[in-house]
Order: sequence, then C-alpha cells, then structure tokens
Amino acid sequence: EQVEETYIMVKPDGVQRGLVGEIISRFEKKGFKLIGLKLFQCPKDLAEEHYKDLNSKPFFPKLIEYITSGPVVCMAWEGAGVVASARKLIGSTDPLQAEPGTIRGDLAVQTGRNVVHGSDSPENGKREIGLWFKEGELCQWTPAQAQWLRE
Ligand code: YYY
Ligand code: MG
Repeated sequence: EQVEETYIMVKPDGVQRGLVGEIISRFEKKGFKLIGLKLFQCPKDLAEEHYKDLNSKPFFPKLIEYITSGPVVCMAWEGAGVVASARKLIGSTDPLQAEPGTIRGDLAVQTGRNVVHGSDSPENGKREIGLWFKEGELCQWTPAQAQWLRE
C-alpha cells in the first residue's frame, strides 16, 4: 500500500481538558509512526490558511477564534492508509453523531469543541504538515516494533 502522512492536531479544548496524552495514545497504540510533535500557539493567519476552504462559512470567525484561543498540539503521523484510518479513529465532525470508541465519540459533545483535527486526504495531509511544521521539525526513524506491525 501507499505510505501516507496525515496532520493531526489536538485543539485548544483538548489541551485545556488534559486530553493530550489520551489522544496521542490512540494513534500510537494503533501502530502508526509519529514523525512530528509540538505544542504551539497558532497565529491567526495560519489558522485562516489551514481552514481556507471554509472561509465563506458562517462559523468561520468562531472557528478561527477557537483554534487560536490557546496552545494546540501539532502532530504528523505516517503509515499505509493513515489518512482514512485516522479519520475513523477521530469520528464524525459532530461528536454527538460520532461512534463510541472514536476520539470525538468518547471525549466530546459539540462540533465547536470537537477536540481534534485530522487531514481529509493524502494531499491535504502533505499540505497541512507543510503549513504547521518547519523543515527540520520532522524525524525519519525506524520504530523497533515495525516488523511486529506489518508482515
Ligand atoms: O474535518 P472535520 O474537522 O471533521 O470537519 P470540517 O467540515 O473540515 O470542519 C472543520 C471544523 O470546523 C470542524 O472540526 C469544526 C468546525 N465546524 C463548525 O464549527 N461548525 C460546523 N457546522 C462545521 C464545522
Ligand atoms: Mg476537515
């Protein structure tokens, strides 16, 4: 299969609620490879660029206010099929519709406070990692357990 990269972000509510470890853990336990990680206070222009496809939506100003309201945890994860799989682990945009067992299904109650972001396509995975991480902030490494995850 194609190795892909996805941008995952614990939003300010997830950081404030002490859910950082829990959220990282879900991707770590699944078996994906962490290649980038940082705590970061997002400036307004970056939030607007990240969500530019939504800039005509009525909720856009509140979304930007929310994402810039406190530190976020930025992550880049790598693996075959990681983009779609991460979206499944995260669950539906509206946490009340998200299945139990998903991050939003287990940990959130409202779309405007849905604790985590995940890229929606491999192209956007690349685009978003490029936006949120600088050169030199990503690591290429071989996890010791690689041969126990994939034959
Ligand atoms: O990819 P995902 O985060 O599940 O949803 P998007 O449709 O890309 O919207 C991004 C972000 O915008 C969502 O996580 C919360 C917010 N939002 C909102 O506040 N109200 C909506 N009706 C739709 C989305
Ligand atoms: Mg989206």
